Amino acid sequence: MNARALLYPLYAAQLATGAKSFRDNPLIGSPALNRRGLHTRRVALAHNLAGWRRSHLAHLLSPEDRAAFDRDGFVEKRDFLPPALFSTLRDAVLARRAPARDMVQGDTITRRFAVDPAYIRDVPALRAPLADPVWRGLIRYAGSFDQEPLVYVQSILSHVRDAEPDPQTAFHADTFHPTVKAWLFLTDVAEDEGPFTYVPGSHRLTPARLAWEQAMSLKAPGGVDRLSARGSFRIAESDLPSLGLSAPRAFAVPANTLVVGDTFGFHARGPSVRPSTRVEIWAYGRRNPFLPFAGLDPLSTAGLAERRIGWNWAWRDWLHARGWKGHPWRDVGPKTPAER
Ligand SMILES: O=C(O)CCC(=O)C(=O)O
Ligand SMILES: [Fe+2]
Repeated sequence: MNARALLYPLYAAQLATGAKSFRDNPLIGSPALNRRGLHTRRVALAHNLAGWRRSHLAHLLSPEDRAAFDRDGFVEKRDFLPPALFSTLRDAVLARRAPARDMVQGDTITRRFAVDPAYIRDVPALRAPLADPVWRGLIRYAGSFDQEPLVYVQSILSHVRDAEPDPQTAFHADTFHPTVKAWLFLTDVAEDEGPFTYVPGSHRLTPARLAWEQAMSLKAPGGVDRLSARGSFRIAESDLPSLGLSAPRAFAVPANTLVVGDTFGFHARGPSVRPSTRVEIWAYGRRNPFLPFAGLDPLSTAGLAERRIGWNWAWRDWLHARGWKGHPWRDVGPKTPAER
């Protein structure tokens, strides 16, 4: 018996989780199983359960926001914070030098700072958006869990070096199940400076989308690009109409706009035609997509929730140092969001 055979119980157990890589899990990546509908069944079950959980979270947002989200897969709110509060928040975040993590993809750096107890102590204006019922309700409903998201300050620094383009500029779904990301932009975002871009309505699991998922699952992992093989399926913009989808919407928006989206929907970062810097409060939430209930998350407890990012980075550094599992988030020491 080879070593991989010993791992099969683990691979099988992962089928009941958010595990998504067609390359790293031979069951998820098995053409024989996917011909029998393994991938499409996971997709359909996860979507049904998310719909059920969302029905229990609908009271957290206004009927208008719920209708907009159910139709488009995102909600956009301009002038989200009162102007004076927004300026205070933006100035404090842009000036704060703090421990940063950089990930380089192609010619672009994504930089993250954990919004942890130290960050909130230094930038108390952050308490306002984090406690805002609109922020809280939209993120919970879109993510289909009554859960505190992980919150970061994130900056996108484009054209930092001569390299191939940023891979996030290709349209993709982050994973096979509904999941939430949120952006509160602290800087104005121009149309040609890497705006977040989303295909309206592409969060819905239509028969055409399910057929496309089936076809992709038969090609992966060998017959698709690297990130599709890892479970974030890429799609050419020219293929969107064949799924009944309309033109993408680029969020070229003024600072102080909040966008909350379901990144099962197809999205990308628009290209940047010149070196540009986008800074945002960025939130992300994910749990096991097969849970039949929305609440009961022990890690959402105040006091624990704000510490999860630090723990996660420390754990990944530890694995990386032993050569067990690489991770792309380099500790680059203290930085401000915009410095290159
Ligand atoms: O930052 C963006 O504009 C989108 C990047 C992306 O694909 C993601 O965050 O999942
Ligand atoms: Fe993405």
